Amino acid sequence: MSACGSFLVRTSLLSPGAISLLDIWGDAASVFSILNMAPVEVGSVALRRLVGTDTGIVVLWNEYWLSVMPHGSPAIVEQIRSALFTLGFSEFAEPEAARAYPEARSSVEALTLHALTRALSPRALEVLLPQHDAHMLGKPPAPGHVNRAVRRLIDPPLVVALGPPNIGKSTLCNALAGASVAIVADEPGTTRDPVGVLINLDGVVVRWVDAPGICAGARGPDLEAQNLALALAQTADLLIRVCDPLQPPLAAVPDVPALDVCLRADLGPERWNAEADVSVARGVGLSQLAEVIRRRLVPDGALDPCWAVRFWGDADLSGVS
Ligand SMILES: Nc1nc2c(ncn2[C@@H]2O[C@H](COP(=O)(O)OP(=O)(O)OP(=O)(O)O)[C@@H](O)[C@H]2O)c(=O)[nH]1
Ligand SMILES: [Mg+2]
Repeated sequence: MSACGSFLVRTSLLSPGAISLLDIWGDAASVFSILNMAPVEVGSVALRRLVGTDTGIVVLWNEYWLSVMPHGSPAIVEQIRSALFTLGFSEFAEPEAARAYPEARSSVEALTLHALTRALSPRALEVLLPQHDAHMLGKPPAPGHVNRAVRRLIDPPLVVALGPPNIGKSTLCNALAGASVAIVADEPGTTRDPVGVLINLDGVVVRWVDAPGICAGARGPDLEAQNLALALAQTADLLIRVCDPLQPPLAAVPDVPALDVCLRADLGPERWNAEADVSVARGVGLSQLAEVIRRRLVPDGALDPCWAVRFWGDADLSGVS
């Protein structure tokens, strides 16, 4: 890793869309200063000018890791990439990584060690550690969906909870995080700006975004915050489309994989065909929801050690042995 930090372009892992995604690692205060960008608080989502190239969404997940989301143009990503190089950042590039671990018995083991330097999910260990043997013993190559799921153990997937105002979205976020990260109140519009937090769901760490309630008639900063949330939702690996017994889920949501969840299930029987019910007030359904989300992102089959998984990036790795 270079003195100021490193970065990874994750866009190729996402379906083509309006927004690209780059992750940057390094001491956050220094990174903001080097990028000449107004700092963002941990857990905040903000719009920032990106190295003089574009304006995009910035999320600071913790003191050393931020995601930046410029518009989804390869040309813009390339400009940001070269600006980061000029500023002294190094790229997390798997082929080079394979040479950076001379103690590894194979390129696959080197890539495993490299992946483990940034994998936060506890379940990454159970899948990645056996990979040297899996490749050496000639286990069957994992199908594409398994490779993609295992990569989510290394680079946490983005989960956005979207729904009408005042139905318990922030309460759910706090309950899953096990900490008070989002403000809760019994009035619509409590969450003004999206809040980003890393949450461990059944052993898989996700980037959870608690969005403001989406409603017609919003204006000014409320409308801006809702548009920001919708833009983030377009890039989500999983959209949590929430309702409660009194309010149906949003009819129009970005076209990404979605899970329908009924919150405040203690308020009545109506569940609008939700796939999971939760009442944080009664402490019901939380661990089941965590498991359902984990299974949608990383199915049980992807955790099975029977596969030789291609968990590294798309770059051509000729000579992997
Ligand atoms: N009965 C019941 N009330 C709940 C439950 N979860 C949250 N609430 C209450 O619902 C109200 C709204 O909760 P929030 O979590 O702020 O809702 P929100 O969807 O984030 O609201 P906005 O940010 O304004 O869109 C608060 O009074 C909570 O205490 C639940 O499981 N059951
Ligand atoms: Mg809220």
